[in-house]
Amino acid sequence: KQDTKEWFKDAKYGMFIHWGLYSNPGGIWKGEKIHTMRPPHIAEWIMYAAKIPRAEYEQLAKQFNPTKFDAEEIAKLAKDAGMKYIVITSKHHDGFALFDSKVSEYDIMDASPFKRDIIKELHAACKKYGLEFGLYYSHNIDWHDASDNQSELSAKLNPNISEHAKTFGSNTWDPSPNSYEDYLKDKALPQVKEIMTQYSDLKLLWYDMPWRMNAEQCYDFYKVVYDIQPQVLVNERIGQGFGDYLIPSDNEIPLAYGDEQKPWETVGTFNNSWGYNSYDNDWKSPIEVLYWLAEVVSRGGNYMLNIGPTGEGEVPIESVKNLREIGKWLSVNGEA
Ligand code: JFZ
Repeated sequence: KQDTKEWFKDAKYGMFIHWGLYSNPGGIWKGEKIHTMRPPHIAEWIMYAAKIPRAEYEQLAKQFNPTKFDAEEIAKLAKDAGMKYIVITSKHHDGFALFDSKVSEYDIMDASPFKRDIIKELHAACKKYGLEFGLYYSHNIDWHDASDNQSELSAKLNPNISEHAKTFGSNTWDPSPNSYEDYLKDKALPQVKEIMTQYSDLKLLWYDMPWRMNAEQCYDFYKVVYDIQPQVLVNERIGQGFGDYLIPSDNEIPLAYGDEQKPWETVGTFNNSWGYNSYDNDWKSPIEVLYWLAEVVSRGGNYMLNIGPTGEGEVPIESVKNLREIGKWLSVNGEA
């Protein structure tokens, strides 16, 4: 992995993309703005926040037809902004896969009218524009296919745990009949195997929210990546200390982080949400983004800035404009 680490440290600046079924409602459910656990009310948590039953949420797949999606346009945008890599949500907490999955029918090919492998198109576009590519995969949380027995698990681990901490992040309103262990074995691990097999030359695998997973479970997710593409760097959020690189809290500039062995990366939102939020216009200006980039990079980290395309596949115009400005500044003032 040493070569990938060298590349990563050198890359410094990347694009994160949160995109999925949640992009269509854009933070509004049945006319109400949804509220996640705390502001900023991240729109990709809408299923959890509005306690949407699985069968009802599934209907969003039938409406997911992002005809304005143009992988090359997005790759070119990242390139023009001075970015060196892209990481996109292949599956987020809602359980819907943006890639062609044989393991589950809850994917872009079987459940949506779009029937185009988004991951494949973006992967090809990145190759064309000389960008490196990585995938986000929500291994622990899956509101569609993992049951709620994580709360039992956390109760076992710590009998004094609060009710909130016990169930936080789990589907308690309409849990899947699959046990959590079966979900890991029958969906999550096989899907990671699929993405590792279907998309070659990946650089990064971005896991998330490993809370309440044990060491054996996390290890399996490390191994499945390593066995197929050993050069891939796995992030810290795989859980239980297994990652190859570290991630501070979201939108955080740490004072000191990482070490010789493990590089690090701060991820940031452009407004206050990862997934497209139709009523959040609190965009970071080009100067703010450059401030974040300089602060993070000068401390030795990478900065991965997020965009959240709409359900139609369009990148919000404000983030496009600002990215172009930033790119212009970087091209004049050189590499950081
Ligand atoms: C997670 C996700 O739940 C969220 O939807 C998004 O994908 C984001 C990038 O990651 O949210 C987190 C996870 C960890 C922290 C904060 C938000 N953290 O450690 O501070």
